[in-house]
Amino acid sequence: MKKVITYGTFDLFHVGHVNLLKRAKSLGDQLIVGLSTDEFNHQKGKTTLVPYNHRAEILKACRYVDQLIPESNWEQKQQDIIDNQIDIFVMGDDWQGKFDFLKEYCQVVYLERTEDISSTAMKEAIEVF
Ligand code: C2G
Repeated sequence: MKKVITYGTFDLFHVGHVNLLKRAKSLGDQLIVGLSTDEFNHQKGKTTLVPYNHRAEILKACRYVDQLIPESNWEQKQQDIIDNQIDIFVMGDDWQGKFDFLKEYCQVVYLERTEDISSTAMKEAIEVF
């Protein structure tokens, strides 16, 4: 059983998120998502429109997601990988190289971001609209 993990905010769930989760899941048999809590997003300096409990329900409804865990700090990835016996850590390539230290614990894969879509752009479009 090959286990994959990825992390993110997944605010205003969009096709870029779906593409990432779809490709991450295709690398193994089970995909775990570490979903950033509202408090952690505040720490990340990221404002979200959709609260954690709603973002969690949306991700649980995604066919590619098998399990959800809260992401509440930068430091938990290593322990999450050990505790969940993760084989592959995946992130979009906007994070290229940032998590190479995890190669000690599992394979690290950066996947190409989906062009021309982001939660930020969607927020800006909504504001104008
Ligand atoms: N993503 C993508 N294409 C987009 C937008 C996002 O592939 N057009 C990917 C990102 O690269 C990331 C995932 O979707 O791998 C989730 O994106 P965000 O919710 O923006 O995640 P972020 O806020 O970067 O949080 O510890 C890691 C952080 O929690 C990542």
